[in-house]
Amino acid sequence: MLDYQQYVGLKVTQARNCVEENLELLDRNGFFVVESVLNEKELELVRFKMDVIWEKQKEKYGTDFLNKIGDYGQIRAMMLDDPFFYDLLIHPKILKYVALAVGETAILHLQNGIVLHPDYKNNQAKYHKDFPKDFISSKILSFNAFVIVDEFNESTGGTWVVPGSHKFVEMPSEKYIEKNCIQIEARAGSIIFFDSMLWHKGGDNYSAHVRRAINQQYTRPFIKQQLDYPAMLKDKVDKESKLAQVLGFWSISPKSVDEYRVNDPSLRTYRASQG
Ligand SMILES: O=C(O)CCC(=O)C(=O)O
Repeated sequence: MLDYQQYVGLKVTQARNCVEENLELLDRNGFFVVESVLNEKELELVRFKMDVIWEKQKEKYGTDFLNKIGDYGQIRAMMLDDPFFYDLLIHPKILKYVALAVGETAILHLQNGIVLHPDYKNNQAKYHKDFPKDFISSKILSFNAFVIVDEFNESTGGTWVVPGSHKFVEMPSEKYIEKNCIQIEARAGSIIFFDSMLWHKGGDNYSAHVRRAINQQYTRPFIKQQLDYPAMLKDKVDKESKLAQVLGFWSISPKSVDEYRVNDPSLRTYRASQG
């Protein structure tokens, strides 16, 4: 038992189980890691499928063009090519934390496969926030589940984070970042969950192999998605499913006054109680 002085009116954070411990880490540091979410068999399949889609996207858009627009190594909207990636969007261990951090009505902002090539610097190798706003919200608006597909270590280029930096509007000083940043090392199959306001960057891959990961970002439903999934996936998803809600099918602005003035508000395209 920890010994500490108690003060009238001063509350102590409760962390009675590992979920509450993780939520405390999220609040104080801006991130936490959950290990062994995907097993080796699942990871083999994920690697294979990511490689297939990446080759397809590279073929379609061309290496030079992808380099020019800073999108080389980013596999966009993998679920369009392979419905397998739907399952990862609604993986129960991911959705559990999404619901706790952002709310039950959170929607997908993006699902990007990341292929970090040896000795290659992509756009994410610079410090950035995934939800770069000039304010700090009292509640989490955007949250990432970053799936580690190949081991993260010093040599493969694990993600760097600046703990606690999600709490401040200003970017920390360069000196502060240099002295306080940490590189996340974790086994394949782990997930880094983080507040999208956290300053972070990809590492440098000094190994001989690509380092794959999948970034899934979830927001409150009133925030625009990176891609218009309801339009892209129309007719491909059961509109009444949890998947549809996560893809944003339940939070579409009515396209006309007629669509707004429906007989029953529950029939609106932006459904009641989505928030
Ligand atoms: O690849 C990484 O380690 C970081 C990627 C990243 O920062 C991002 O996708 O926002």
